Amino acid sequence: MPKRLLSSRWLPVLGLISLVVLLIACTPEHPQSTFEAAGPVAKSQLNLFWILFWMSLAIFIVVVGALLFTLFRFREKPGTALPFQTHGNRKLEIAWTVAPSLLLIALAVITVQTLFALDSPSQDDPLQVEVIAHQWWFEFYYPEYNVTTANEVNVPVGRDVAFKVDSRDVIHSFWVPKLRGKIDIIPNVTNNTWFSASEPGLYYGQCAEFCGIAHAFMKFRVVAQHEDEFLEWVAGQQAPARFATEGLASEGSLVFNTKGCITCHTVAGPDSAAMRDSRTASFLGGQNLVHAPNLAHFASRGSFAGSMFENTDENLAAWLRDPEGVKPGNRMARLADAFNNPDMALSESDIEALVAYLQSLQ
Ligand code: HEC
Ligand SMILES: [Cu+2]
Repeated sequence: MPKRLLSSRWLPVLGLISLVVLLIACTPEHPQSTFEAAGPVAKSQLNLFWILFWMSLAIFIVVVGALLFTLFRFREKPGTALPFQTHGNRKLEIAWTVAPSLLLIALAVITVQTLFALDSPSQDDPLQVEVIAHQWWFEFYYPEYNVTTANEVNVPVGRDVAFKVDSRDVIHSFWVPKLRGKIDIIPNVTNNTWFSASEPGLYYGQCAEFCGIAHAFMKFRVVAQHEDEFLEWVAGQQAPARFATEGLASEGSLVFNTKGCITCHTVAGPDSAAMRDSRTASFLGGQNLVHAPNLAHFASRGSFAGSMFENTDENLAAWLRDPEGVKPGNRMARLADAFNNPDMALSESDIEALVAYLQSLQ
């Protein structure tokens, strides 16, 4: 007898680990699960997955079943004579060459059909959105409305949204698991993708291509709204930025302008020509190119800094106090250093005023 590989005292431990792994899959919330398809594109991708899965499972059961049956049924028993020796069986061999070929052809047909069906939007007049990926946050531009925003992309329910994706630095990937599979975002290459959301709600997206130190914190959200709410949102984004004229918010506005925030961020409006984002960006010391989120309507967004934080006063204060501490590696922290401006240091009262100001930018 060979020595047993697994001594029995490890079995309970293994069992326990498997149980824990299994139970983790049972959390009630699955914000990024491809198994909860929330739109037609994701549904047809999920459908394809299930066809592949069940077919593969059926083949697995038949093949492994036949193998196990043969192993047990024809195993050596004491006293049995050498069985009849045979070589080859033409009919069987033809059968197990032809059957898998047919299966593979069937799978190829369904796959290619799905690929073509999902290649371009099904509606004639999709909403156009340009996705501009930055280390480590997403920017969204609506050419139809001349609106630039960050971290959250608002879309109307039931309407196809055509995304043109591009990067300002390295390779990223655009992925909203409940709405569609990934598309790579490659600098100087324009890729296209599209999806639509069937129900209003928040859908969580993620950069899915390692893109540097804060990659894990490069998230975004799709905010699917009914048409009228969406148009209301558009009107809000198109409105000129509010300028605080009194109270703490107006003190904050002063801090914003004197502490260098304005070097990287615009608060000037939906897509002011001067700061046609971040897509023109500001130069620091002639070498560091900084892309920063448009803050003109910052308070209308539910999250910030790559959708890492909910947009609350406490989180915002923590961000301004120590950007590097809360989102390690981010470019606001690092380039603020490069900016080499000792006056950037914010006092607690500066922070309080900035929070009031930023939260007034509806
Ligand atoms: C060196 C350029 C730079 C300077 C100066 C700068 N920021 Fe930023 N800021 C950034 C970048 C880049 C991000 C995106 C960081 C990320 O999410 O990784 C950012 C993100 C933010 C955000 C979150 C925006 C969002 O929607 O995600 C706020 C709020 C913000 N900055 C406020 C400020 C304030 C207030 C100041 C001045 C005290 C300031 N910034 C100075 C570059 C800068
Ligand atoms: Cu990434």
